[in-house]
Amino acid sequence: MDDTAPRLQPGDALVIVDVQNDFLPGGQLPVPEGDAVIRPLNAWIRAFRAADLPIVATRDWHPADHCSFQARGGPWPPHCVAGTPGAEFAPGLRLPEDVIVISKATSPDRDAYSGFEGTDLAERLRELGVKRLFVGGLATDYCVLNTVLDALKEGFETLVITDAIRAVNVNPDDGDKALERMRNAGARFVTTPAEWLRE
Ligand code: VGL
Ligand code: ZN
Repeated sequence: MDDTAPRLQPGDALVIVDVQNDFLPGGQLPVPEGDAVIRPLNAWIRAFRAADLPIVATRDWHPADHCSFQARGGPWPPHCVAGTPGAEFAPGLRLPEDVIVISKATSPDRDAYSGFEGTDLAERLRELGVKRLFVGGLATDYCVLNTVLDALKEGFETLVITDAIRAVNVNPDDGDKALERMRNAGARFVTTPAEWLRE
């Protein structure tokens, strides 16, 4: 299932998708086992910091009257309202001081599942000389899926960290279907090396 052992090199970046309180157990739109992504992601953060490589964290950053909320006929309960505790990154996630934060879906009348949609993420990565992305976070079947598909369209080699993602699974196989779509689009899969998972 996994194609590669991770050997980090110049041109690599880590992209952490939407690891925010509202997507964790107890949040407004909890992803089952969403908190399980934190430990592997912290290991990747350590590795990227040690190699002095860029780390990006995307966040869902909605206005209070966002069109994806049920009050406006959307599919979701209110979640990740900009500036609220639910929109904060998970406290256990050890983001470095110089993390590149990308806020998305910030307009009331438009949703955006991809970290590339309506943001300058692609330009920022290109400016940094990034060629290859390692992607983890939440949720497999929405924001991870769409971020990975857009990354591939933008020409980045894209590796999905399969133990550092979790799905909403509105339908039970949504996560599996998302993995299949990512693979068919050219993504590769990696898992966190066991020896990185200390603490
Ligand atoms: C997401 C549902 C609604 C996600 C964002 O981050 O995957 N899912 N908004
Ligand atoms: Zn959202």
